[in-house]
Amino acid sequence: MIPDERLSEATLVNLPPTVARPTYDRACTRIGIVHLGVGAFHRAHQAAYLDALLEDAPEWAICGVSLRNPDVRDALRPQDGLYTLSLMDGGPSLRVIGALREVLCATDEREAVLARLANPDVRLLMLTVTEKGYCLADDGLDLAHADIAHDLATPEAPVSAIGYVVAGLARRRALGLPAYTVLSCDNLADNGGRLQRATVQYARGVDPALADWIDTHASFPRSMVDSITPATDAALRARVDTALGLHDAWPVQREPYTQWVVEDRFCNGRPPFERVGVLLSGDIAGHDRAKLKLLNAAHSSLAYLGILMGEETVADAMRQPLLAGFVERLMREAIAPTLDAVAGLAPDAYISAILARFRNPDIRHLLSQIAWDGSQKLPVRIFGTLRDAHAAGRPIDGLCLPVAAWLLFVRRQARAGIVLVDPMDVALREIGRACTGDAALDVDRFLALDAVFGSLAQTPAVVAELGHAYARLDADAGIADALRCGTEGGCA
Ligand code: CS2
Repeated sequence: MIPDERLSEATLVNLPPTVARPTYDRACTRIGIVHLGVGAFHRAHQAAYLDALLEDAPEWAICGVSLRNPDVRDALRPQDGLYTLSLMDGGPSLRVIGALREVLCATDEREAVLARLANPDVRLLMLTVTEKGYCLADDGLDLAHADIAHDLATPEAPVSAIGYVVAGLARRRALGLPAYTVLSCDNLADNGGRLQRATVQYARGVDPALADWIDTHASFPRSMVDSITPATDAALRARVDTALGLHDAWPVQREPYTQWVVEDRFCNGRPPFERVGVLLSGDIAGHDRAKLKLLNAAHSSLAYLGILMGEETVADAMRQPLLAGFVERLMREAIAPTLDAVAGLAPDAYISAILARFRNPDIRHLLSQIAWDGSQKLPVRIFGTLRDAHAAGRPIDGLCLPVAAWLLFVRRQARAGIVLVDPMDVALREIGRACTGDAALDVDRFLALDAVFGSLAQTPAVVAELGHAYARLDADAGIADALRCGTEGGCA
């Protein structure tokens, strides 16, 4: 039963002692950060780090902004921005997070968002807008993207993330205020570098002098973020309401493990991150690549192969010995050898830790959630490794298997008339519907999507191996057979 009373500043005192809550006076905090993309990952990860800092550094509270959907704003505003974070490991531990002092939705509060970005207290703009939210093409900004075209025509009334980054900086420049640091917290290799190049490219289309000012005054550190965060489900909502004795309209959950590595390049001051376990580093490139290429690639592999095998969650998929064995070999034998050495990171131990996290039975992480946005995720998670492995003359059969599983997944969803959660849904489903089951022809149809596959489509060995993998997976009882081949030096 849903409790009558809502979690809020006024009801915080009614929380049972088992639920942790802010140890600082929220009224004494100031908003120093604007965060674009106030979804579950931000609230479970970065906001939790900042919550732990606010007692010592009250000037770094957050204004969370949804760029499109008012749901988070509508759920959290009546709660004064408070929500519950549940850490899942052998029984949940609950903590009410107070770092979000303001929650806005850009679609109907654009002026409030822009005014906040131009507030002198704000010195950091962070983003978790997912891969697709950056509107990137291979070589920079996707100028053909409808949102970018819209924003270039009306830069003072943006809709895209980059449009907001630049509109805020334009106001600050006009007001004679210093720029803010722009910190991408999404799963993209060189996230800061790519965002910087795209931002300056976009700004040049608005006003070349503004682009030069941004290039000189703003900074775009890279970061690596890690914590497995399953979407909020009914079980979590019920558990939280019962434990709180109050209704929380949008709790979030994550595994206890969390990591945040950030390049220490802040143009306008920064939170004392080191006090709460954020690793500040001169160069994080090795860390972000290792995480994307190992953890995220393994996740996507489990998602597409696991769904084809009828599994529902990551932990379920890891209980399939063939699949778990395949994913372990994929990481250890096919991916790890392609990674550059990273100081302080031992690949073998890192892989073992990832596998243990995937096995956590207390986390119900749906494979269908990870399967979202394959057209955006696979290029950054697997295609780079595939190119490197091929160039180094290493086996590519294991790496092609999850890619082929994605193609088959798309084909099956399309045939069943199920909409894909993917910005390329329409094009993908059209291809999926046209597929006939002839592996070589089907794979060619997908490879024609230049924005996704790029040069891979011109690499005959990859094209051929994708065809084999697709045919093996599509054959009756073929998945088990294909998984056995895995990365152990090829299949018959
Ligand atoms: C996952 C990631 O949904 C996905 O695609 O692979 O969100 C993953 O859980 C995080 O990157 C872990 O840090």
